[in-house]
Amino acid sequence: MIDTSPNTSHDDPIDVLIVGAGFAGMYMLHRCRQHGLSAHVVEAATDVGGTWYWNRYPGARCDVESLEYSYSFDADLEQEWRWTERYASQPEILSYAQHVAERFDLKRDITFGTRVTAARFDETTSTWQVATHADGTGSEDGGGPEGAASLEARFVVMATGCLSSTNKPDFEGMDDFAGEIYHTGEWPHEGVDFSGKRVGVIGTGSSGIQAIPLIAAECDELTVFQRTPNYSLPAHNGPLDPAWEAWVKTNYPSFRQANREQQAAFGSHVPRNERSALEYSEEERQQIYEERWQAGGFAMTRSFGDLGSDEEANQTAQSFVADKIAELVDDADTAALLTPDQLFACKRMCVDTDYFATYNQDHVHLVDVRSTPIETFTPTGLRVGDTSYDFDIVVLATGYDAMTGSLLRVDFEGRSGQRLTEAWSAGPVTYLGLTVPGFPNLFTVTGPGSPSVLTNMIMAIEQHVEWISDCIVYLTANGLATIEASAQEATAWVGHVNRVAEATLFTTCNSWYLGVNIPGKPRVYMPLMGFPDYVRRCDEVAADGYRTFALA
Ligand code: N01
Repeated sequence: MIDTSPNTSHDDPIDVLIVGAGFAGMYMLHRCRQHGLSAHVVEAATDVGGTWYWNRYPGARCDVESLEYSYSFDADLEQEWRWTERYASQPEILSYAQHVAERFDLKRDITFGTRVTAARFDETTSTWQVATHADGTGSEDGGGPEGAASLEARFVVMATGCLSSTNKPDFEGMDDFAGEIYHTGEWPHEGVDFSGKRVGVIGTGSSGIQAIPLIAAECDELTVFQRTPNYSLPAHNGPLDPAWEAWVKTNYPSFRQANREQQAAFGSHVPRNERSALEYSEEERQQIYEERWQAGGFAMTRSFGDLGSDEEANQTAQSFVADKIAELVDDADTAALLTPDQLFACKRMCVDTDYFATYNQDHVHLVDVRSTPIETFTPTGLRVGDTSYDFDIVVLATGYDAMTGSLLRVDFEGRSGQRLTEAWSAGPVTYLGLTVPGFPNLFTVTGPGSPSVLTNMIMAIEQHVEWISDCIVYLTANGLATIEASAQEATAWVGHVNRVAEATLFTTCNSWYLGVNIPGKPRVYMPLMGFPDYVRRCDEVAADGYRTFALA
């Protein structure tokens, strides 16, 4: 329900209400100000940074290189900020976000410790009535002083991130566990002391794979519960090469542009081989894979042009990684259990530092919970089949209700009382991943149906923020109160997103891209592959005066 208390912050509707103060929300606010639009940000956390505020688990770092995973909108910012490593750590990225907030004086227009709980489109005033709830703690369960308020805005921009709604499996007996439980995405600010502790980690996605080596280095006993073995490529992280930094900083505009022309909006300096893996001899192929494995990061995914479309070609990458795991892991049974059996790069590829070798340590154990799932938590740990494990700490590296979770958590009520939860009951329906039919003046930054999680997120964010702000400026300049996607365009768009995905092998495995990790979530491939084509489409729509939308 919408809170009806008086609008506490603004007497007139603000132009743009932005939800979230991560990289998307911060740039949206800055961009609105540049265009003379009034804007305000509501943020659940107690500071800026979004995903980098929440994910403070040991080993958290970005797997897109730091010179690329950064804003491009301000040349001075690009030049003045100094990254220290090839892949930036979470604390460094959070410092960068805080630096940006200070540099552009953003915090005066951000309300922290407050969640948007509901939003209703008022058809008589063409504004959104937005309800917020403050608990000051930034935690979902609250606990601090409560306060409800409502805001009125012409436009709402959801900048809530794609991986911000945690997935915490509801294991039986969890509440009775006497030890500590932490989700990687809600890590305590004071850190967790693992020394001398028996630790269980559930989950071997990107978060688990980054955290496991560091937790192992600190704790007494570590048991990892793995449901699906994952592909992971070595980061070969290290101090940032000064010569490379100098080159990039001298050539930033063309470097960024070259990245915008990449399918994933990064990695223009990593050669992409478009030829088939099957055109090469076994020896040549091995050499290409080896070079790219040694180059680190995602380089190996660019080895051949048909890894995502031809199963036989993909199989060659699978075998290469299986051999690597067998080399890296001493115990053959453990190596076999760690070897993925799904297609290479079908689930989100992981990038690690010493992940596989961690299992060579005597105090690190791997338990397969695919054949026998975790049955129950107990007061002292958890049970899998007939075996009980005792722990002081359990870490849930169990991921997110990706892409739609944080959008559906807000009780959106669009035209004629339609709820977003109903409109998306069979999967998200958007036009361009930016707008939703029946929900006028609502924009989703990196929403489902846009390249988002398949790209360098900051590039995708900048493109969306610029498109949205230009659109609002256009509407305002033309005396238009509303913009709304038509149901027909949205249906066609969803069809397009599906067709692009179905032309690849990547709809075949149980990835969070398909929502399969969340019980009951419709199986729909949510992100759109291919950044440059997508950007062209968005630009065409704008250049054509947004005629594919209903404007009023
Ligand atoms: O989450 P995940 P994540 N019982 O969903 C397992 C980004 N990211 O937080 O695969 C047992 O990938 C689940 O098993 P399965 C990146 O986009 C980036 O690790 O579903 N296990 C899986 O192993 C990434 O993809 C960076 O069978 C259960 C794991 O938990 C995304 O965030 C770093 C279970 C969840 O893996 C999400 O990554 C970190 C259950 N009931 C994250 N439920 C970098 O930039 C779930 N699992 C480096």
